[in-house]
Amino acid sequence: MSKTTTARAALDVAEVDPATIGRDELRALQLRRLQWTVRHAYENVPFYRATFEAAGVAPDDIRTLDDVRLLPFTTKDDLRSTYPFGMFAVPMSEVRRIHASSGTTGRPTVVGYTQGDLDRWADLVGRSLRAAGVAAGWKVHNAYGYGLFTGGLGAHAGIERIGATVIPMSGGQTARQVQLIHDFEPDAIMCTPSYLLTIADAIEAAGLDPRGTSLKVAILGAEPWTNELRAEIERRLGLDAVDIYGLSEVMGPGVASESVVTKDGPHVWEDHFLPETIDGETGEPVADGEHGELVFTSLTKEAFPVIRYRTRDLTRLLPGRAYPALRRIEKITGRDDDMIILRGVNLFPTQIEELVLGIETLTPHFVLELRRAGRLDTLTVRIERHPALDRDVCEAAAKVLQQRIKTHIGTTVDVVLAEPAELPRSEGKYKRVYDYR
Ligand code: DLL
Repeated sequence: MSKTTTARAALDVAEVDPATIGRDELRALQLRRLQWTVRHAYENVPFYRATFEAAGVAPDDIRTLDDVRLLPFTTKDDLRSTYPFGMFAVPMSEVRRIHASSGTTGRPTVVGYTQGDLDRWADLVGRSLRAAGVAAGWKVHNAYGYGLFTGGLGAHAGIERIGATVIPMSGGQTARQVQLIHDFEPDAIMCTPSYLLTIADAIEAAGLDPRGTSLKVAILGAEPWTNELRAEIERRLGLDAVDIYGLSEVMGPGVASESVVTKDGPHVWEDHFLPETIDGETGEPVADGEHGELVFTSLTKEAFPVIRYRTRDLTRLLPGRAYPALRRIEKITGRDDDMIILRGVNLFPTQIEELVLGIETLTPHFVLELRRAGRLDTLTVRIERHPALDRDVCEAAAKVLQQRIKTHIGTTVDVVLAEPAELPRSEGKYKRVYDYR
């Protein structure tokens, strides 16, 4: 009988306290879990075995955390190429749930969860909710979409896990959302930041005061949003707004989440996900504190381990604060594919959002339209005028915005006023950019 020479450690899933764990203890835990994950992926997913072999790396080569850099990256295209279930690392009989990304073009990416994965996901969303100040006994209105999208069901399980009461409203039916918020008096709401603006408008349209609801905290994510939008949402609704980050390929909501005390960017739940930042062009690692593309390796996932998954999300890693051993990510600037290159100048929709919200006489309702005029690309910011202000005041505000974009971003755009309620309203992830080129 042959014996394996290396001891094969089982997945160690003991819960740790993210607030008190020390950095060394965390790193030791990460290494054990990384070694387990790499072996698990290598032995059970033909795709990973092939890419590891092509890179000349074997599970036994992972001796330190930095050795993660020996492993090849995984991209969304890789996940698509094994559609639908080729990346699953356990037999289908052990898969309790499947989710899929919306996939605006081409095949969706499909992800799977074992019972253990679902348990840990609920724990991590629960942890995220506690970081947001949500407590057992609270009522939480969940307006993330239910279904294949991970937002609704992911948030749902975490709310139940901490002993709070979930109101499983899902997205859309905005008038009904307003009614239930009024009648059920939830303490917290979970939805996209853009959808919360839609809800705030609808509360007002119903003749109610958005600051007068029972809501104390909003846990917002699934799309980029700025600290300026946070301030606007907190002012309009009279609550604390915190950021929750995640992506279906890595788990769903709750990969990283923000503390309501420090509101300084989501802490990565590093005992379950190893973050790196890289230069998106060269693939070389960038130092903590430097801007780059966020990359994740899962540390405890059974059905769908991901190895150095390139998120395309741009941010930087910062030292932990509310959870000192865990690094934070700065609020995401955007995805690299959201970047607009306008006559040689790179810009992100979040940069425009920051400038829009810095002008009180503008509304936060705007879209970006790209066109080609001859050989030149043009960008129009179409923004709803303020319903309560004179047209002259709004025109002047539009001019100020155009000037600030020129000064701060360095490019000339058109700013065109739209009528109140003319632009599409968000019901989930907001489509901000329309490319007519
Ligand atoms: O959006 C998971 C989620 C649901 C996160 C609910 C938070 C709340 P996907 O549909 O796979 O999963 O989209 C993931 O959305 O790569 C980012 O580009 C973006 N994203 C998610 N959260 C944030 C955030 C869910 N807090 C993609 N800030 C990610 C900025 C975010 N962007």
